[in-house]
Amino acid sequence: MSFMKTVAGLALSFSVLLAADSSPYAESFEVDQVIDLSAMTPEDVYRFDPDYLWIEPGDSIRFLNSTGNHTVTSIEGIWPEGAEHVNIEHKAKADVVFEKPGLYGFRCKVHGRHGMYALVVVGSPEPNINSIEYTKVSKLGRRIFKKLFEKMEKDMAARSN
Ligand SMILES: [Cu+2]
Repeated sequence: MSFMKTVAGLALSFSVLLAADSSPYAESFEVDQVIDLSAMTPEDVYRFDPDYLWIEPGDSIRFLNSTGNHTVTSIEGIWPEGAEHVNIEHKAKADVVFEKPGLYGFRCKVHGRHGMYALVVVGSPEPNINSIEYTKVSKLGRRIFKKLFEKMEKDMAARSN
């Protein structure tokens, strides 16, 4: 009887381990928000650093705010359906875990007009790559996203090899 209990207990803890399967492999990334007056182009003065990342579901990003006052704000038209929106305002440090695959667009509410945008791919761009909308993105923002999507396409090609 007690042996059976032990076996059942082992089986239970094993299944708990399996359920938590993805977390031991989850990675944590860092994106800083900076004002860099030595930047060579105006768009690089106010920026997310890096402004592009490809991560996997379950991974997290620690958003830092090392110089200036910034926000990390999700862009509605570049966001997977059902994924929780992000709105971090003027915080030195904030962690966000990304569970749903897809493309995540970010802007800084303070410096969006200076081109402070970022793109994060979680697992695959597929879920929302065909439903991207730029309704709330400025002309400069669209130009920046064009560059960010080019990085994503290069990454995609590299990953399919
Ligand atoms: Cu900013």
